[in-house]
Amino acid sequence: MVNNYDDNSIEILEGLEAVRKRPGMYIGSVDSRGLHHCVWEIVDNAVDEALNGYGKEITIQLNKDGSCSVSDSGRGMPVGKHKSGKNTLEVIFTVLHAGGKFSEAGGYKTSGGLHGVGASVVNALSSWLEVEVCRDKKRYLMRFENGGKKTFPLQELGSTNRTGSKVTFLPDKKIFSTIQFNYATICERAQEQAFLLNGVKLTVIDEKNNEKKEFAYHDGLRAFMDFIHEDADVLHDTVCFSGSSNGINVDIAFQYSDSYQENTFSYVNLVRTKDGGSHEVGYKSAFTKTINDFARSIGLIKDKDKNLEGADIREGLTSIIAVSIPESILQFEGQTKGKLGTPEAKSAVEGIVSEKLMYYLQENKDIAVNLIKKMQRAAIAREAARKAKDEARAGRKNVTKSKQLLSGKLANAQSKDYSKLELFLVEGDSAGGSAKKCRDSRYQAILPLRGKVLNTEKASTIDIEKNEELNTIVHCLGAGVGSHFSIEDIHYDKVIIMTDADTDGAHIQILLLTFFYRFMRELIETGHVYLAMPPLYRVIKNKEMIYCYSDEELNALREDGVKLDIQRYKGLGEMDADQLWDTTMDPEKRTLIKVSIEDAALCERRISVLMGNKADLRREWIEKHIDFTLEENYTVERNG
Ligand code: TTJ
Repeated sequence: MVNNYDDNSIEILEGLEAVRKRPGMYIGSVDSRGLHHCVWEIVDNAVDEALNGYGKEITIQLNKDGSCSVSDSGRGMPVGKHKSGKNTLEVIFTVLHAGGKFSEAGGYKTSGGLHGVGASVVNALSSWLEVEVCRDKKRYLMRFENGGKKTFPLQELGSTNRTGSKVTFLPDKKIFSTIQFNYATICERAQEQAFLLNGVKLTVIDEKNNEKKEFAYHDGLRAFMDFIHEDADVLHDTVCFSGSSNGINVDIAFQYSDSYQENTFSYVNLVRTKDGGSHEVGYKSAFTKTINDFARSIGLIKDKDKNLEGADIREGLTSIIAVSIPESILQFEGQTKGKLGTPEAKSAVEGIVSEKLMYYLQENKDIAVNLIKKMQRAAIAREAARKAKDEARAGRKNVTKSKQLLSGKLANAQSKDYSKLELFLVEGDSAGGSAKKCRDSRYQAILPLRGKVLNTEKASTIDIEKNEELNTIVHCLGAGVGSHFSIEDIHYDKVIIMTDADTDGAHIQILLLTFFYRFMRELIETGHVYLAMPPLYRVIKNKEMIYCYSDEELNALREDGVKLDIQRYKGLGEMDADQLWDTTMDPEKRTLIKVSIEDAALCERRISVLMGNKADLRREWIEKHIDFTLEENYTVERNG
């Protein structure tokens, strides 16, 4: 503890205490996500220094004692006296929002959204934090404990020839629900940053497991595109261009694949803008106009013909748009601040894309002609789909037929209170039958699925729209699909995918998640999608029946050497209705895995790897599926 607080330090501690009282206000949440926010918060500072041109190496290290260190090779944070009379380092780590005050004039901060809350927030939420600075041939150290209380004045530790800053912190387990850093999560994010930071090397080290990964790129957006399209069948080499206008730097990469999806990843000052904004608007409008202008100039669109529409032009297109914008004109919009407002970004991107895309098309005429013909096919297919839909709507008969099909399969719940309802999507009619028998029919609805679900990653829009299984799901959920999806209309609070605990079951999960991801992303984003977790084993030990949901649980039972009678469940069908209820469906006892989307780029690639053509990659993934999902992409909700 520090003795003799002066007025100033009382104010500071009150500030940091406010962070500890309501950590969610500063880092979003106190779960694994919030924990990792703290890492990015510190890393952002190191990245700023590299962006300003000082130091090209950043290291994130997970230490054996559970703490995390972030170091850079920049100039070293200032250690002199601040105008308040305190040491500047102390100010940076104890005064809320001090971050902006030491960023460079004319530079831009990487922060957006929840980032940029400052190193003091991380300090407030740590059981201890140490800062080491090397500059002016000296090494300096400062240490805080117990939520940001300084333990001793700045110390000089001797001499050095290097320069740089290093922050090590141990998150406070009184604040966070977990203080376990995830190496894979940190690697993924470090790699994404490295793609956007040409020439800066990010190293991630896991001291506990002796692992290390380095990420450094010189043509980052191209490498990023290769990563996203690792398993896609692409139609041409990635096209990259850059430019700058009115102080806004723009970097673009795009590539078409044989998929029917359109994917845009946009970033502003290294932060992903998941809801797009002015830069994306500028990109899309310039892309559409340039393609139409070019197609007309070479006679692929005749004078009297209509222009191609944006959606048809972008079918199968993946784009990465990275802009950097001076802080003075930076504006974010929307609830989660995921949307760029800055109007200047639209014209900057528009100008650069119009000019450079036209050059590319003129210089690569063969590719351009192929792509435009593909866009024209997309336009024809969409027009045909629209006609078919209109006809179906006009002929009432079809509608009744689909309603009949639906009512035969779905066992609906009785309650009309949507906030309590659950829809189980069940693999196979036999498990579906058991589920119908044992369910709590007030709140649980059962929809059995027959056979494989359509792979929406590889199917055309028309085939997807015709697919009976998917139509039934859309109909049951009642909230529309694609651009017409509206989460407010959803008929169930939880959509629970219940499949066998085997490879086929995992595959069905992925096919359904792919469909939801592409056509009802909000359903996942708002946390409505779950995976049921049926047991893998039924064990009888000392005449007591125990269900095991993982091999670890089974091994734990084996530890005391008592003889076990083990039955391996190969599928849901091997359980009778009562067992299915007890183990998998009873809200009081079951375990559900909540599906969340942490990182769209990664999700994107996982889906294209999984749903793409290469069966071996898919098999490999599915075999690792359970571990993988629990660790990286899903959080577990365990009841009972
Ligand atoms: C500010 O202007 C004078 C020279 O140093 C500039 C600066 O603050 N540089 C800086 C900060 N480099 N690295 C940091 C930094 C690194 C980590 C890992 C964590 C934090 C909070 C800051």
